[in-house]
Amino acid sequence: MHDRYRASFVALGAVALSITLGAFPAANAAGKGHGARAGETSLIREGYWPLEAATDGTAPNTEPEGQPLTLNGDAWIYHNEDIFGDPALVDQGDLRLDGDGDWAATSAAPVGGDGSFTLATRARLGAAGNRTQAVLSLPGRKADRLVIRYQAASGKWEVVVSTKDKATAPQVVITEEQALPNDDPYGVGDHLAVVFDAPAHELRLYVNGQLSSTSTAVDTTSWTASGGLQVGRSVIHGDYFAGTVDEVRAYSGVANPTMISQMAGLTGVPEL
Ligand SMILES: [Ca+2]
Repeated sequence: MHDRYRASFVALGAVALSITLGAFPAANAAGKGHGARAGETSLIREGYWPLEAATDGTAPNTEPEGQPLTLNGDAWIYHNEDIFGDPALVDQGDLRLDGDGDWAATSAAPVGGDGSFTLATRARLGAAGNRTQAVLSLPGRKADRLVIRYQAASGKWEVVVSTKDKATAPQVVITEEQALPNDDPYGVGDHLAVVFDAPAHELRLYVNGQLSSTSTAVDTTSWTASGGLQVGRSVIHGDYFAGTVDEVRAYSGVANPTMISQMAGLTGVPEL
């Protein structure tokens, strides 16, 4: 008798708990989508990948409901166990890519391009050579919605937007004219951040937290990426990155210059 009452009580408790757990994520998800579309002023973090560790080939997203990055090819996470060891780019870990078929990716695009977004990362080229190398990209079917890459022809960082999901579509390009890529193997590489400000029809490329006078372009592109965020390659062109990547971030909305300079710091800021 006593046990039966107790069993019912536990069962009721489980129902109450599942209702509570079920209600919160749904409310959050609804709030997220609404905020991103209606306001265009709100900033929502969709992903922060500090690249400190990867269990079973998966680098976790600090956002509890965000997608992880899955490592492919020989991509691996370096973790510095020793204060006298080779330092990682930021904190103890970073992502190492050999340029020969290595990349990491989310399964779906954390930001698609149908509204404002911010993407950022720190990257150190293995060598500024004669091969164009993609650091981050958002693929469509025939073109990249956006790619941040080292352009071999100029020897500079650039961001390229395809204005349509077509191989021959016109492109919006911003080239970093001030700072050349820092490929010092013992250096900290460069922090690269792209902001697409949809209401202002502007694309901005910040390098090492700075926006130079030539780093803003008119951009009215609004098509949506159909594939996951790619770290270290372009699905369309290959352009595998050889070097080290760290601190990947994705936001819906426009990150302001103060936030961008905080992201460019050499210590990870989990709450940013
Ligand atoms: Ca790291």
